[in-house]
Amino acid sequence: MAADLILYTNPMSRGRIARWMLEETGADYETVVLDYASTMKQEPYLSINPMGKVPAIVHNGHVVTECAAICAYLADAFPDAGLAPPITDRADYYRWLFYAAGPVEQAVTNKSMNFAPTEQQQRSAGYGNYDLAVDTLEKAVSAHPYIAGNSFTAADVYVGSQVVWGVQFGTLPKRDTFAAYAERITTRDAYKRANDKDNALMPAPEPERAE
Ligand SMILES: N[C@@H](CCC(=O)N[C@@H](CS)C(=O)NCC(=O)O)C(=O)O
Repeated sequence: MAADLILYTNPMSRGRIARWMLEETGADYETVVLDYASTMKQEPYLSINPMGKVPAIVHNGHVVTECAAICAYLADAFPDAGLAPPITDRADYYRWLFYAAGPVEQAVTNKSMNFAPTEQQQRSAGYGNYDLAVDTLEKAVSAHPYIAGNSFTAADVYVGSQVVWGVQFGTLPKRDTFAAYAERITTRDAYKRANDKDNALMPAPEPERAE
């Protein structure tokens, strides 16, 4: 019988965000590792995610794709883990979760592909321009200890992953505020467990060839 909760991923992907969130919930889940060139682009996976991209989760037969949606969904599906604020106190939680999945993601992707919108284009580009998007993110992560207030939530898994990866891969500038926020969230046991599990799935390095 299929597991109630399955993670489709690749250790070199945004699937790490979904795994971190799964580890935060404490739920049991099965991992299916997909290969970029083959299994990710074939059935049966294309019936789960027609985008042929990871991650995806299947929970009790329901498919969720998009890392930010996976984080929010799992927080609601496993309420005992306390990863979503009370329903009446979700303004910052939703605001910054969607901000990171939309404007921040688009700003860093465009920057990494050397595309900068003109002043005219900035009016219709949801993120405006890179500096504006990054400065706004910096204000958000420095307003409280965590992105939605004084407690860690699912929004920190997503926003935090953007910050940690962005600084690590140079798509976000190195700033003290980003470093301090990254430090607060990456000391969590669930983050370390998730990384250990994904690191163990990484392909072994090629042996050096003798000349
Ligand atoms: N918006 C998606 C992005 C997913 C995505 O682009 N995943 C990449 C790996 S990080 C992928 O699967 N790429 C494979 C491909 O497009 O061939 C999310 O947030 O989950």
